[in-house]
This record gives sequence, C-alpha cells and structure tokens, in this order.
Amino acid sequence: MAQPASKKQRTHPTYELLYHPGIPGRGEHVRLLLEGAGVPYVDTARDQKDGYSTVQQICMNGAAESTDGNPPTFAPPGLRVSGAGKDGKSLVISQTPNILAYLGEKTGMDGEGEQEKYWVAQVAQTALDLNNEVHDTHHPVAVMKYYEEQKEESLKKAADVRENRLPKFFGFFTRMLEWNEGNGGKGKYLIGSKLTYADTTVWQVLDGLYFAFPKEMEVRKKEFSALLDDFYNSVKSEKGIKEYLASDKRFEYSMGIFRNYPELDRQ
Ligand SMILES: N[C@@H](CCC(=O)N[C@@H](CS)C(=O)NCC(=O)O)C(=O)O
Repeated sequence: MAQPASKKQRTHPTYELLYHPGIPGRGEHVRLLLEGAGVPYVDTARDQKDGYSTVQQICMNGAAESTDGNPPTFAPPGLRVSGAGKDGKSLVISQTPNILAYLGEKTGMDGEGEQEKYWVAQVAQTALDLNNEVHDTHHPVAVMKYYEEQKEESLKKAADVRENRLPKFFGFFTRMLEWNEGNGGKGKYLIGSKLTYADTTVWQVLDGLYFAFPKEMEVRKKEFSALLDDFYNSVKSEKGIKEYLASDKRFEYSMGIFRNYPELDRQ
C-alpha cells in the first residue's frame, strides 16, 4: 500500500523570493531555509530578466494591480507563491519571520509537532533581533543617511553590541544547544534532532558576524566554542547547505546588513 507523502516529499508550488539583487541580506534567511529543505525556488531578481523591477513593483511601491489582490508590502523580502492566494491567484507575504514560518511549515523545516514549531520560531526571531542590532552598529541614528554621517555614534553602538550584546545572545544560543543536547540535538541542532530554520537563521547571523567583526569573533570563539566552532561548522556542512555555500548562488557580503568597517571591530 502506498505510504502517505512526508512533508518534504510533497510537490511544492513555485516559491519566488522577492529580494534585492546581489546581497545576502534578509533574503538569505529564506534562501537557507529552502536550500536546507532541498526545495527549489526562484530568486526573482537574480534569475529572471527584469526580475528586480518585479520585486520593486510588488515589494517597494505596493501597486495593487501588480499583486494579484494581495495587500501592499512595506519592504523586501517578499515571498510569492503561485496558486496559493485567493481564487487560485498567487499569494504574496512579507516580513522575514512570517515568510520563514510559512515556508517552515510547508517544507518541514519547522521541527516536529506543535511545540517545536513555536520554539523554532522564537529562536529564529531572536537571531533576527541580533541581525537588527548588528545593522544598527553602522546605522545607529538614521537608516537613510550614510555611515560616514553617523560614524561617531557607530563607534559607540558597535562597542556596546560587541561587549555586551554578543555575549548575551551567544550565551542564549549556547544554552539552547545544551538544553537540546539530550533531545537528539547532539550539539548540532538548536531544537529537535534535525535541521530547522532556527539553525539556518542563527547560522546566517553568526556567519555575517564573522565577516563584520573578525577580531571580536576570534576572541569569542574561545569563550563560546560549542556555538561558534562546533555548531557553526556543523550547520555549514549540512546536506543542501554545503552545496549551496560552495555555489555561485551564494552572494558575498558587501554593503548590506553585515559590513566590515575595521574601526568598528575589536581594537
Ligand atoms: N522587519 C522587516 C525588515 C525589512 C527590511 O528592512 N528590508 C530592507 C532590506 S533587508 C529594506 O529594503 N528596507 C527598506 C526600508 O525599510 O525602507 C523584515 O524582517 O522583513
């Protein structure tokens, strides 16, 4: 008798990531979830001719006629899913944690059962809080102004994030690994006994931090080795993630959320 298809084996509709071209950014959390799940997707700005104008029309101007009746979107990333909207039209959703929760459920990257689903979401959202704090190290005053116009405040903000916030977040993620060790996590997973989007989201922020603050991270690696060495390297070599990171689909860090200004790093 045929077995029911597992979450991962289900046939998926076309998932379209709507994001800025050429940078990892917040879109990377969505890419890593899908790559870790082994589910195909279209990265519209990268894969389609005039793809970025589609992203701009849907996610940045919010013109009603371009969104199949979906509500306006404030900013990228967005996710468009063919056939999943009202009356068989496409569905468009936004806000990174919202997209992760949607795709997590569709792909099985949100753990096993009701409890894990919410624990995965809470850990991923904690990593996204850290993501925002790291962004603010180079833009502490005004998002629309250049770093050079807020350098003095950036020095103060970066010092506080490095000295006080990183150890607090790293301590929390380490406690998650310890808590989950006996639940099948084996120091490799934050929740449960397989890869979830909590792991990929935390990993992406750690990876960005290695780029932004290499000196600080070298020191912290000794203090938080279970997280910054063992867990970090284990996620990096997960099936799907490893191949993706080695491919030309993975964008390099440049002038996005994670920036390398040596003066903001540990001196
Ligand atoms: N909370 C939102 C933040 C979205 C966001 O800040 N997007 C950036 C790119 S990563 C953007 O284009 N922002 C334009 C703006 O805020 O005006 C999320 O997590 O999706």
